[in-house]
Amino acid sequence: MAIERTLSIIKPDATRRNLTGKINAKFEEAGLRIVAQKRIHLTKDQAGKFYEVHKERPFYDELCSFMASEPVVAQVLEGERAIAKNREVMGATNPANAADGTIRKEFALSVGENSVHGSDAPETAAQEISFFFAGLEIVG
Ligand code: DAT
Ligand code: MG
Repeated sequence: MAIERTLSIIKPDATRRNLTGKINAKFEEAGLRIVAQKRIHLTKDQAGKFYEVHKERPFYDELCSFMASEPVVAQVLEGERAIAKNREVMGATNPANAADGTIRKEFALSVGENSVHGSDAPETAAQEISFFFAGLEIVG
């Protein structure tokens, strides 16, 4: 059984509505442990770097402005199959397609303002965790 770590971000639409605790409860109920967490206000340049993979997409500018609009909560989640499990708990990118009980179904406002980010593969998880956290800040 593989214990993994994944990078999660509680996005500005959710921090603004004071939903951090409710979202963290969803992670913990699914068996994901929050082994690092910090509140940070990204600059638009930092958001752009984080989402560089999407730079050719039509929504890139809007996405970067949104992610820099208000503080976010960056976290490392740890557990068995944490990367896939977090994606399950998050639900589909577009909340209209998200399954009942998922974070995006319950809390997301739109496909853009969709409350959470989660890494999608082991390589991106490692890269995204190191974007936000130094090794000493992650306490498993
Ligand atoms: P996910 O966040 O589920 O991994 P993604 O990697 O395809 O989805 O896209 C990253 C973010 O970009 C997504 O959470 C919200 C935004 N986004 C994606 N598709 C969009 C669209 N069609 N219109 C506006 N924003 C979009
Ligand atoms: Mg993605």
